[in-house]
Amino acid sequence: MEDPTLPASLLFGTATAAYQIEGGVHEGGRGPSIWDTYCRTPGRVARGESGDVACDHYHRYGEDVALLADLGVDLYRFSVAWPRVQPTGKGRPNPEGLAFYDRLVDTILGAGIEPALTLYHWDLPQALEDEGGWRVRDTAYRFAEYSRIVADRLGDRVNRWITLNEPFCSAFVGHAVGRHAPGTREGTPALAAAHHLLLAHGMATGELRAAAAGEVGITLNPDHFLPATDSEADRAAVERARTLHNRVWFDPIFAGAYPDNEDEVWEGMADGSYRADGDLRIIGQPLDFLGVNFYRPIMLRDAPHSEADPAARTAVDIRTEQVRIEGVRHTTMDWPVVPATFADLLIDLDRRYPNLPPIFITENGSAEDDQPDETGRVRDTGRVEYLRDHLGALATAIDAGVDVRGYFVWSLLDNFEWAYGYDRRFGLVRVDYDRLERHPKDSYHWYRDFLTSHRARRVQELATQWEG
Ligand code: IFM
Repeated sequence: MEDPTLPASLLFGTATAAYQIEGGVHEGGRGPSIWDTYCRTPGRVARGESGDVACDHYHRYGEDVALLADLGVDLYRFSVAWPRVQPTGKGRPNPEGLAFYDRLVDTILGAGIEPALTLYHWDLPQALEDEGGWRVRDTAYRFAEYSRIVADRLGDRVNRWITLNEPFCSAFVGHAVGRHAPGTREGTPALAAAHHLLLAHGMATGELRAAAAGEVGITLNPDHFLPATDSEADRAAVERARTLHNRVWFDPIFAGAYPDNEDEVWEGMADGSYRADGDLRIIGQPLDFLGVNFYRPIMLRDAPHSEADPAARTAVDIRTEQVRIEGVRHTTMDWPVVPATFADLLIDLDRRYPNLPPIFITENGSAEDDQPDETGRVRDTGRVEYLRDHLGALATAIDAGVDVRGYFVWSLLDNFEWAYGYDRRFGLVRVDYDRLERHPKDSYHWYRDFLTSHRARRVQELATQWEG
């Protein structure tokens, strides 16, 4: 199958996150994060694994940036670990932590790659969790302070800033499903966490603007839902899920309002006690771009509450049930591969929110059962197909008028996949966790070739523009 052709101006990169790759959790003055605590709690993470060593990127970042340079990406998205910069989440910055990111950014720039920096990819300093974490408003102020510290230090070299990664996961997978740190199952406090994350995003945006740091955006993971049947009940279930997953974020940031169906979704749980006048103004400041992470669609049907007792319900108990999508391939995350829904989602968002800024796809990729052959080669054809088909869907969305400016593969390296530990592999590069060696897979070579032709077309177009 042929690779899709995308606008020559589209930028390409790969993405990673601090806790998933860095390791070195006790080095350089880093404080503990909620993920360190979660990983040490028996039964939380598969096989009791943790990010203690991960890919050892903290020491091997030079090798990783060399891999990026060889790949030929325009951009590299990474995250800063808040507890490296402020070990307890507040107060004076830790010079060693900032120095690490200084070196990393300089190495990325030195390789001719543009850094895209995420300020928060889930590693809240544990000391802040001990004071209430995202459930309390003060954490938003602390995040603003931290953002300003990083912007003042790196804003002269980093031009693309992402405040939060997938706040849906921080708020709801962390505080309601309980499958991510801090691992609780709560109702109103989980909704408060969502609100304080939004507030933190807005305040950080203000700080980044004040520091003249560059372009500012947020990465959301909107879901594309399919009703299991065409019944009114299943379609209503999809609407409730759309509010929980998407509208909680999109409505305040891009439409200046809280979702208008909160009562139908949460039946009094979203009591607004955590909101203050003026919050929407802080949250809804204009952004330069929106980051969208997409992996798979979700099929849902209407269902009874999981908990009969309203007092025992969590914020995700919204009378829906997931239904397996049959007849399509599933990745090792058991996620269905339906690339056309990627285009459907982007087009749908574009139509629902006329004020969306330009979009960067900040994550897209697949976990595969990568088995090296006797020579060490990983023939990950499933991943190549996945990426090619999703880029094809991206081309469809762009043709339909969606303003997409960039695309990042998740992920450069195999890494710590949160509660699944290390056996879910998303990397273009295989990491041998015993020896910490890196081995580019077939998908890495495919992406490199794709980028080579993409760049050739970019040069060609520029030449035509200037000479023609
Ligand atoms: O690994 C994660 C990443 O941290 C956030 N987005 C989804 C990825 C795959 O699950």
